[in-house]
Order: sequence, then C-alpha cells, then structure tokens
Amino acid sequence: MRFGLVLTLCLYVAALTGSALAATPRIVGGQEATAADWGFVAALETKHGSSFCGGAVVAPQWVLTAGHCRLYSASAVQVVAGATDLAAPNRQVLMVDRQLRHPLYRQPVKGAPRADLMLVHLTSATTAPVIPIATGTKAPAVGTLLHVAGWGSTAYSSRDDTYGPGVTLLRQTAVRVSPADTCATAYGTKAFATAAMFCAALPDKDACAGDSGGPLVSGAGASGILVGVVSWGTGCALNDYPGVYSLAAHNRCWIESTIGLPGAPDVALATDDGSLVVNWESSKPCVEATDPTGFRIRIAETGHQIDVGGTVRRLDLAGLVNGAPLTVLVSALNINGEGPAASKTATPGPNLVTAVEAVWSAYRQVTTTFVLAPHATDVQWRIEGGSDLKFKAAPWQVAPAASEPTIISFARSGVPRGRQLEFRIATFDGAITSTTERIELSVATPPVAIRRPHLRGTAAVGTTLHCDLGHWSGTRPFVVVRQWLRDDQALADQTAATFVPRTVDAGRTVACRVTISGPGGIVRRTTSGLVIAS
Ligand code: 4AZ
Repeated sequence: MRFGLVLTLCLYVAALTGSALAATPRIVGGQEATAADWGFVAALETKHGSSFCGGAVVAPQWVLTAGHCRLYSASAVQVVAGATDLAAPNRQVLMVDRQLRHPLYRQPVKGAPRADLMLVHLTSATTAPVIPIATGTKAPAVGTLLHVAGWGSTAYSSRDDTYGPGVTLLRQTAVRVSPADTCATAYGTKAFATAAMFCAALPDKDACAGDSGGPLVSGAGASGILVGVVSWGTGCALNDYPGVYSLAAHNRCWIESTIGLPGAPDVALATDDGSLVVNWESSKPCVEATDPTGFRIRIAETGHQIDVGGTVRRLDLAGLVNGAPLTVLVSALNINGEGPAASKTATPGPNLVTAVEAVWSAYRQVTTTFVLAPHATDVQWRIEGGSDLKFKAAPWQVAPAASEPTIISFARSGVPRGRQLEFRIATFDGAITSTTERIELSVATPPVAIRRPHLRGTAAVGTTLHCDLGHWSGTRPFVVVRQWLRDDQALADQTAATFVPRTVDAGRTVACRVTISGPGGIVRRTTSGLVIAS
C-alpha cells in the first residue's frame, strides 16, 4: 500500500529510523526475473497500458491479486499474463469481466487491509502457466526463503516518503519469513492479523509500491507454489518494517470455490400425492465460499431439466406418473460451469387422480373417465386441455370427501372424428395439491363389414326371417338400425331383427338394410334379397 498506513505510520518511521534511508535501487533490491521462473505472473494495467498491480494466474481464466487493487471498473482494466516484458509486442493482453474481492476484505486500519485478495476473471483463457496454491493453513516457518516479483517501484525514500518509478521488465527478489510477533510489534495487532497475514523481509530487499497483488512463492518455475500475495507495509525495505503478505493457504477455500466448479449439493426427496418435493443445500466448504449462481434439476427417467436461481433450495414436481420410481439429479452452477450432480431416487405416491379411459361413447361423442383416490377433504376438479374443443373453460366441480374411489365421467358431444385428442384433469384439494393426469383418445375408425349382413330362414309366407348383422370392425360403440325392404322399398315400422312375410309379400323380393353408425362413421349394407314363396 502506497497510501494510508504509510502516512499513519510515518511518525514511527521518522522516530525509529532516525536517519532516513537513501533510495535503494531495484524491486527493491532484486534482479530481473525470467519467464521460465515467473510465467504465471500477471500485471493489472489500465487500458492505457500503465501497470498498477501484480497478480498470479491461478486458473486459465483467473488471476489472484490484492483486494486493494480494485481501483477501476473491470472494463477499464486489462491483464498481461505470461510476459516479463510489459512492452513486448507479442505480450498476451486479456480483457476482464469481473473483479471479485474477498468477502471479508476491509481496512480496520487505513492502509492495512485484511483479507486483501481479489480474483479477477478474464474473458478468455490465458496460455500462461497456472501456479498452485500452498496447502495447509499456516505461514511457512520463520526464516523460510521465498521469492517475490513485480513491476513496482525499485526505490523508496523515507526522507520524503516517495516511491521511485515502476519498471517494464519484471524484477524479483528473495525474502525470508519474519516472526509474527516482530510484525505485530512493528505494525500493531489492530493492523496485523496473525492468522491471515505474515511478513517477510531481507535487508534492503522488499516488495514496493506497484508490486501489490503480486505473488510470493516457494520453489521456482514449474515447481513454484503460491505462498503469499503482496499486500502492504510501511515504505519499502525499511529495517523495522517487513513487507506484509496475505497468506494464500488461509484463503484457499475461497479461492478454490471461486475459480472452480461448485460441489455437489446435499439433496433430500419427499414424496407426496403424485409429486416429489426436492430440497437441497448448497455444499459450502467454508463461510467465505462463493455461492452458486444457480442450480440444475434433472429427472433421469423423463429427461426433464429445470434451472433455478442461486437462492432457490426447493422444487415441487407435481403431476408425476403413478408409482414409478424417479431419479432426481441436482447440480450447482457457477460462472465456471456446472458442478457434479447429487442424485436421489424416490417413488411418488399415487396420483390423487388416475386416468381410466377416454372412449367414443357414441357418434361424435367422447366420454372421459377418471378416478379420484379416497380423499379426506372436498376435491375440486375440472377437465382441461383439448383447446380445439374449448375445454379450457370447463368450470370447477366439487367431489365431496369420500372414503371410496370416486368415478368422474365427462361426456362431450360434437367431437369430430378422425382426431387425436388429449384430455387433462386438474384437481385441487384446497391446500397445495394440484395434480394433472392426461389421457389420450385415439382416432376413430369407420365400421367395416368383415362378414356382410345376411338373411337366415326360409323365404315363405308365415315363416320367420332373421336379419343377421354379420361381423363388423371399427371403433365402437355401434348404433345399429335394421330396415326391412320389399322390392327395395322400406316397409313402415319393420325395423326388428325378424320379419314374418305375409300373403302380400308372396312373389316379392324381401331384404334387410343394416345401418351401422360408430364414432368413425356410418355404413349401410343391404342383404341379398329372397323371393317369398306363397
Ligand atoms: C504497494 O503500495 C506496496 N514493502 C506494496 C508492498 C509494500 C509496500 C507498498 C511492502 O503496492
């Protein structure tokens, strides 16, 4: 930090140092860094190309830097990754769309931020190498040799509290982990939070203004591990004021939950009348963990997929198939994608309403039958769907509480044949249950004679003749009408199954005309005629 603590503590500095330090060249006190060792280092620049903070590539689209480096809006910032020379013509410049500060970032002492971390999201992936974050929770042992790099000031003058200019070629220096109490004594326990920060120093070597957000690493090159993030300090390379770093390991949970996929949620299923209630909890590895942006719920058997927002924790699935077990998968989503799914299987209780059949009950008439399970309270029901039949407006009906199943039959006339129809019933038990059950009516086929109608009996006066209907296929029910004919003329009132010819019929031809009307159409067939003997 260039401002803030530097100013608050300048009195101490003056008092403790007595004589002001001369400006020291380099990061402060370092050497030029190589891309082989520091490929994961990133620079935060303004759109004019002036670098103001360092950072480390922790995932192809994520750079970890300091919280106090959020100086501009994301659209005003660009990131140079994988380059040590910020002026190199082939340097990789990446756009930024998010700057996520650690949720606990604050400055209880101005200039001495806590949880001084920020994750910067790049609009596209960098090809720069990714540095792993140190495991464990504690700072390395006192005296551990670490290295820090940046494009910040190479000089600081305590005489007039001024910082020298930054550099375009990355510089690095070694520092050693300081004892925590040295640091707490130097800065005060209000400014220095032992668990989350640590100090590092070596004589005349330090990170300085503009190095903030940059990486402090153990090991080198491909075996480098991110241990700290440059945060603040009084001046640079002052004997009694070691550089202060955020402890990366202490914040690993927040970092990993922000740059990685969300974990599988905890899922619980409750079954109800034809429904499943899905409840879940987001897996939260630590309080600072970044919350999922949403959840995805899938039903394996039906292929249904429902996306809900990140604050939703419950989904009611109604109108499910009777008695069939269903597997529900729930996964969490964040800006990095979809996490692994947790799955639970349960069998919803039988629907309150069950579809029995939809049949042609007469020509152009359909009867739909549903059964309501025994119900303790009154149930309202109505037939819905079949928009072409205008069933949408069917009024609610009440089925009183019943200890036995209730049959609901609904007849509709004027239904054109040859149409595939769907009926739906909705029920409402006065509380929450609203179940729908669908039923399909197939296309009606016209009557077709498999065996034609024919006359049985002897064609003689006074002897009974039978009008046999033959055999018919086609969608039932059939309405059958017989008509006896004499010389092709209909005989009034002769529509019974039998006919007894009288003297007047002798020598004439008698036949029976059969009319079969079904939902699929009307067909007429006349038997062969018989000449009546006298
Ligand atoms: C800065 O302003 C800054 N010597 C970073 C680190 C230190 C001082 C200032 C520690 O970026």
